[in-house]
Amino acid sequence: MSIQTISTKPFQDQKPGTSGLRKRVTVFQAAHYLENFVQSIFDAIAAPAGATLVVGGDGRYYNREAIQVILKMAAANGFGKVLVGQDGILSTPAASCVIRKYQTYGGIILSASHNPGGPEGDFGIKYNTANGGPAPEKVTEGIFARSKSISAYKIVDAADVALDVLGTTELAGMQVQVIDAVADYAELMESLFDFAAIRQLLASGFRIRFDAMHAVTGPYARAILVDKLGAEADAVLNATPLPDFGGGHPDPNLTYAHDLVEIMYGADAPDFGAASDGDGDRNMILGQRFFVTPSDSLALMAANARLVPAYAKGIAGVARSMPTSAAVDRVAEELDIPCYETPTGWKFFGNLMDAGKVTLCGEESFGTGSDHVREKDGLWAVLFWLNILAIKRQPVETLVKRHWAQFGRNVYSRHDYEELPSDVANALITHVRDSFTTLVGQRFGNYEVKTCDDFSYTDPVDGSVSHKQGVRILFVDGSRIVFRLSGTGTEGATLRIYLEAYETDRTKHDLDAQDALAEMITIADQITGLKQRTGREQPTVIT
Ligand code: G16
Repeated sequence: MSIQTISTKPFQDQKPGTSGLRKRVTVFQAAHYLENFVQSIFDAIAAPAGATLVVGGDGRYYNREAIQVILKMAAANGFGKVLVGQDGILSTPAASCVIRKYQTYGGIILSASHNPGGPEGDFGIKYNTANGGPAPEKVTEGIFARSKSISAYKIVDAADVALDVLGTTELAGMQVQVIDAVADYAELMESLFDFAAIRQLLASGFRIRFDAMHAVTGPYARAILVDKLGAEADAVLNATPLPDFGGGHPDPNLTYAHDLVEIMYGADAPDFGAASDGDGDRNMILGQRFFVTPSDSLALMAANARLVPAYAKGIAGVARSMPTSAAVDRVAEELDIPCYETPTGWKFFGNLMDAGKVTLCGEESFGTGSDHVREKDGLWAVLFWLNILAIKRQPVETLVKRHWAQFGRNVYSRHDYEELPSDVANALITHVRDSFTTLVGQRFGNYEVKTCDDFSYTDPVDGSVSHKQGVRILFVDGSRIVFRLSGTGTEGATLRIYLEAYETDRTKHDLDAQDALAEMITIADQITGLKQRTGREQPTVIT
């Protein structure tokens, strides 16, 4: 087996987005494209010789091929050992768990998360550091800088490594250990939650459905929910991972998790429903004919954390991304703990968790997690809810409405306009920015603009600053509209409009969010000229 040094030319478009590099599969399949990016990671992180790496992915199309390339490049670049999930599978939170448990130098996760898969779908790759979390911006910027000047990559000339059998083999002097993809993660979950109480709940006739959306969480959900906790075998829907997710869009929201939504809004609806995404880090929580917004879910978890063994002593603090509703802020105030507001992207929570400043974090984009790993964690969130319900023994809807009665309701919705021409989307955001001075003090129906700004964040731990993280229109009564362009799409631009109002009047808590926010939806159009600029009458997705 010889180490080959292959000449290459840089690609100019390998800038990691909100969560790693995401492109069409066909882009990754172009000669040298994947190799260039992997070599840029290795050059930028400069791991010491003999270091250990974790590699795994969500099983989407091109996962297997990419892993073989990464293993051969890791061997050529001096790594001593790679831990790889069986069949190349590791959910994102499981990869984070393995990096932390075995104290590896870092890990490479292959996933485009909730984006569709298959030959015409998306692929993605990201690097996680030794804390198990997504690389911070200074690392991703280093990778991007390297990708623009790279002239060669190293790879060993060797046969593919068998990934279907557990055990250790050797690849050009590097050990490749194929590990059980589920075991370490399942063990961690069992150490955090009251499995006995959840088992009792499920044995009492409490019915659950979990939609794995033909993505990575099927085997994890079966092992934990069915085998360990005793849920009925049919509790896990779409449990077999498929390289193209069965043609679906593995994004756990009301639009794309339609199998689950039909069941949970149907006649004989189970008591609890949940779904996760392509790589297992997102979650959606549903009660009988009741949707829990991710922002409310985070607030509920924070308010009830003491019911969960791992958090029984209390939580140090909470964090949420800026576009996430302020529901958790009210809980933090009540608990007298700090609440941090970060830009969108799980990577911004890492420093806060490492410094012990926060225990729970969450985002409106269906992500919640804690310091048990350094990624958001879909099944963890499901178990957290089941643990709360096992103790409280209330329907999901009752639990949420009692929470609103105590804290008020942060009425919330996000409207996405997907695959817009990038110039149209950029012009719209620029227009809002340029309107800041004229907007302040302006009245729109019942709403008066108090301030407008472009969100900037200074990391309280390392002092790094991130600018232009979303445009905010803040109203006098505490309501707000936020405009942001997604950093995870692969085609054109996705405009996200985040709408939030605060309602203390309990008689209005039953209102549908779209009805309650109707006036603000109109205002968003007035401020941006959205319909006229985009030619769109409706958002692509409403969450
Ligand atoms: C990623 C990030 C999240 C972020 C989400 C949406 O999630 O990890 O932190 O909130 O994208 O980002 P954007 O609004 O820029 O599309 P995932 O599940 O795709 O890895």
